[in-house]
Amino acid sequence: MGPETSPEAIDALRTALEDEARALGFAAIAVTRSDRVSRAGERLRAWVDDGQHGEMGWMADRLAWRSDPAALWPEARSVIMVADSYAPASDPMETLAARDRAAISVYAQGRDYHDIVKKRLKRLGRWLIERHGGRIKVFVDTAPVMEKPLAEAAGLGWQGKHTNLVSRDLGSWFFLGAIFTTLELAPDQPHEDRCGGCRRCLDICPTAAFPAPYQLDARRCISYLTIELKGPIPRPLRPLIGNRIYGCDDCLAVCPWNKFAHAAHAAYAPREGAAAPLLAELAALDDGAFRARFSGSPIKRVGRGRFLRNVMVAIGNSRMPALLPHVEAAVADSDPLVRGHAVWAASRLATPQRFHTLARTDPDPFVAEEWRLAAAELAREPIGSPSAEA
Ligand code: B12
Ligand code: SF4
Ligand code: SF4
Repeated sequence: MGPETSPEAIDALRTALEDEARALGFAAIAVTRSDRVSRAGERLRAWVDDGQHGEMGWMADRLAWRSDPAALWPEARSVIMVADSYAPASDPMETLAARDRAAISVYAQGRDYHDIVKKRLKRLGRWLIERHGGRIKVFVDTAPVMEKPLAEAAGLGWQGKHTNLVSRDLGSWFFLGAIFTTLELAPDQPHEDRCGGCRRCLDICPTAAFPAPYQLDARRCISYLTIELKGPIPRPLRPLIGNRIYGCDDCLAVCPWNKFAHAAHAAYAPREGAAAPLLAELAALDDGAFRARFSGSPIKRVGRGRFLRNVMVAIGNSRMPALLPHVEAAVADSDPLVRGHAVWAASRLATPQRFHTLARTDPDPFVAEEWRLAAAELAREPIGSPSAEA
């Protein structure tokens, strides 16, 4: 016997599904069909064609599936989108003023959301199958699926000018997850855009990463630069990153709709010392200590090299000569990515005299070029200026 498809049965299923999702701790749930993301595919193609995805080659791969969720699994009749709240207890932007500390984006201060959302989505999916049959596939940023346009079509919220999903009931501190199912569920109506004349998120962005409202050039976004980018951070962008060493929350933090944010799911509680660790402490992490400290955290994914690269940029931006010893140790690091960014940091903390005593010949072409550029920049700066702000 197949699932019941009378309008009453479909409505009852929808209500029961919502109750179950809430019991599992999801803040909201909404349903759409996989063919309802009309313009997203075309806009994604334009974004990729323009190179705004930077080095995220996986965004360009399997573009046909990503731009058309219906093609990903043609048997799917409905898509259930969930929102999982990770709202912070205090304003994350407060840490930006603490120059000797690292700002880690809220989503990365606790356990990896992929694991937390997926585990509960699978439970919700099993519940659905046990009671109503059908087949499911569960996605949390784990497949070529555009989750935001699907969530918007389902009415979980709208894509704000910062491009993330915002909701009148939840603000924007929530993750998304998707269950594709062969079951026929009643779709919800899309949500109206409530950004109005507001442009707080656009104006706060430290790197001017929005070429226009609703469009993000990932190549300038600190989240991309500190997490996705594997190589050196472009020199002109380094001073704009401040002390943000893993992701960035500024455009979310200023959104007025966040006054409606729900308390975070308990599983996202920040780890001890994760909110604003000392840069000096992070600079001292060797590979074993890095892995031990960030086991189970999304931060582990970037590896020690990229992480220390980011820490060096933040130390350079601190303009605190007291942090120079940590940079001096890092100019001899075994990883050229770390050495190169340590050279940049040294040039911002040391006096020209001190910098020249550190200078060395490096066999790596990138690091050698950093020494050359830093020396050239220091030669142009008035004497004493690097430590003047300390
Ligand atoms: C790639 C990616 C990134 C990239 C690119 C971000 C981006 N905006 O695309 C980088 C690394 C920069 C990034 C950063 C972050 N990310 Co991210 N990321 C993704 C990922 C994997 C794909 C997103 C995507 O498809 N981008 C491609 C672009 C083209 O898509 P788009 O943003 O939907 O583009 C739309 C608009 O540009 C619009 N548009 C274009 N032109 C025009 C013109 C007009 C007039 C209009 C109205 C609209 C419009 O249409 C496009 C199509 O819908 C998703 C997970 C997933 N699988 O979906 C998570 C995801 C979007 N990220 C998420 C999060 C939490 C973040 C960060 C907050 C993390 C952090 N604290 O550092 C930041 C936020 C930065 C920001 N302002 O977006 C969450 C967002 C949850 C939510 N509430 O929306 C997601 C959904 C992951 C998840 N499962 O929860 N991310
Ligand atoms: S996450 Fe930060 S850098 Fe990226 S768009 Fe938002 S404010 Fe700009
Ligand atoms: S800050 Fe303003 S413009 Fe940006 S998403 Fe929120 S409401 Fe929209």
